[in-house]
Amino acid sequence: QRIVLASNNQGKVREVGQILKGQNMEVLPQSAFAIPEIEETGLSFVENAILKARNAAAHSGLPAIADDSGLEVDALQGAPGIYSARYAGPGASDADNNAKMLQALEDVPDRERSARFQCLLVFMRHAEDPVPVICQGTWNGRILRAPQGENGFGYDPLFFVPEKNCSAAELPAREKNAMSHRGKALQCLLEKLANG
Ligand code: ITT
Repeated sequence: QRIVLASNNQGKVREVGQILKGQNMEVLPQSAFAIPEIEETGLSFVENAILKARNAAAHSGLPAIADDSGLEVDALQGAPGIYSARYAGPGASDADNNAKMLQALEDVPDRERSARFQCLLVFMRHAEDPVPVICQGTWNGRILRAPQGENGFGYDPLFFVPEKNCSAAELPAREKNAMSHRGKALQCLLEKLANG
């Protein structure tokens, strides 16, 4: 089954490809089609994921998977949340966002630096699919005081994983995918697709 992945984020595309490898589906990146960018105008992860999946399905004629994700920091009342990709402003790089995060938490002690990644996945059989398949994954950790590690993408160098005693960017891809918000949401999606 050919499916388009509605994402322009190389880190996400890589991880989704790794996790879905060996499944009976060919996941094509959005860049393989002329899919126009849409504005993420939703006020929740799930709304934005639906907007992206519908757009990709409409312009590719294929079923689509979209991933809307982000980092919720308790000391920042859940920010940057759905605005994680552009925390430091429009077109911000991962480095810009991480620098802004470290600055925002400068005076916050270790015990108050809890955070979690959220991943909302939406699968739509076609653009007008009235019953999209929706899955969520969460990953708990806390925000470090300096970046550590080179793997992964986004906020991974700042995200401390207590079970592994290292940052998400210090985990090999296989280990991150086995426990991450994205890994959990994709496992849920595979189960739902297999059962229905
Ligand atoms: P697409 O919409 O094209 O998929 P995007 O990067 O704009 O790409 P989002 O709006 O969902 O996607 O923003 C997600 C942001 O959350 C992403 O840019 C990272 O900064 C962060 N993020 C999500 N998952 C992450 C992960 O596994 N590790 C580190 N940061 C992550």
